[in-house]
Amino acid sequence: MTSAVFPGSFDPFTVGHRYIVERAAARFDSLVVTVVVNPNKHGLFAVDERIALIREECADLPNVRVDRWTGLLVDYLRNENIDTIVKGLRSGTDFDYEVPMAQMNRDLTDVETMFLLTDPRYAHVSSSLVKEVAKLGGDVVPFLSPHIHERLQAILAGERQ
Ligand code: COD
Repeated sequence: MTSAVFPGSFDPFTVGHRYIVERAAARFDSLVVTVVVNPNKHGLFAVDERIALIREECADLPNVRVDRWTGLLVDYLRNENIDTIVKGLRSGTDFDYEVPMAQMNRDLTDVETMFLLTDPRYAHVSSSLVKEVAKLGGDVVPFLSPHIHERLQAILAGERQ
């Protein structure tokens, strides 16, 4: 059985993330979308909510599950007995950021990283840009599912009060 982990912050999960999940889920028997928690970084969405939203977004993909992890990613893969990480690539900037991590992860535990190219429609979509545009009142409907968009607007409205 082939398995892979798609790790990220997913703060929030975007249409670009969903595209990579679909592509990876079609190629592995089992895919774990793992929300990696950085204890030094406070996200906009609480980690529990990110997990609940991703579960909802991926409910139609029976071989996808959602999990969380704090710490070294390769330790998570070792615990789960999985040897492949999936990452999405939008541009050369992503590539330059990801290559040292992939090499380090392979040195640490012989884990392989598989890069999947995003669709050009999503090449400019990132969680951080979506949050910035939304905070400034721009329309981010195309980049999020309707429910995540609704939650984003509610969180931002709460912050403004
Ligand atoms: N299209 C396609 N792919 C996309 C898109 C898009 N529009 N947007 C994002 N992605 C991809 C990213 O390239 C990435 O592969 C993934 O989706 C997740 O993206 P983010 O932004 O939600 O998450 P990141 O990039 O902040 O996550 C970084 C990790 C948490 C995975 C990384 O820091 C990590 O592995 N941390 C664990 C600690 C560790 O082991 N550190 C040592 C590493 S060597």
